[in-house]
Amino acid sequence: MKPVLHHCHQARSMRSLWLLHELGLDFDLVVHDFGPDLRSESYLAKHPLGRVPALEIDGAVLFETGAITEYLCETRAGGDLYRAPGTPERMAWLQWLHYAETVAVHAASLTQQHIVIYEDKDRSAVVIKLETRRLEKALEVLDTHLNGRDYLLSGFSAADISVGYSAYVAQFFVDLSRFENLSRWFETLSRRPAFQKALPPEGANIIYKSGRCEAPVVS
Ligand SMILES: N[C@@H](CCC(=O)N[C@@H](CS)C(=O)NCC(=O)O)C(=O)O
Repeated sequence: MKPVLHHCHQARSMRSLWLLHELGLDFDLVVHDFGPDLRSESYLAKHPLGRVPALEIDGAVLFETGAITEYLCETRAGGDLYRAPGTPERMAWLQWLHYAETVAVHAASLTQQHIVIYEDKDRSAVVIKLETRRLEKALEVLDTHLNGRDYLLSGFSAADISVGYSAYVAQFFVDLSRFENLSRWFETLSRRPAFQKALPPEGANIIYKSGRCEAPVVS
């Protein structure tokens, strides 16, 4: 049975989609609208919180992008994308793989404030300011690490995919060009054919419809 990936365009499931393309695996893709569709009884049976991604694979359903990345690399010949236990870059691979979520949670919070909450009066200027600053700090760490490096590790790996998605989503809230090394790295990643295949197709229902969200004027 082919793996089945449950995905919403531009959501964290983009990490798993990008990875599946990098691995050259044959899989089916189920695209959900980012909204009530994710709370259907049939989807909740796959992911108990109704979130994406969920990956149907090897007779089970696996959720959490970090776990999906580790499992796919372990079981589907991750090759250069993987750093197996006992190899020199194992620790760094795990660290950056999961640091991707540290970055993404701030972007997710900003997505809630700017997009999911659509009445200005319901948004919080304090949360927006705090989360933007925390996102910038998390990006600064990457920018410093990427000084003089092409990738997070000695070569392109699944860690770049995981963090690369976080940078993709961060660009909707922060001007990435302020981070020279990060921008250079992200530009390299975004030229990869597998990344481009994971982008939403023309006319798809997307989350970030209006490009970068400016800090709203809220009282
Ligand atoms: N830590 C989880 C986060 C999953 C997650 O929260 N996904 C978001 C999309 S980026 C989602 O499905 N949100 C829908 C909702 O909260 O209703 C992972 O990395 O897979």
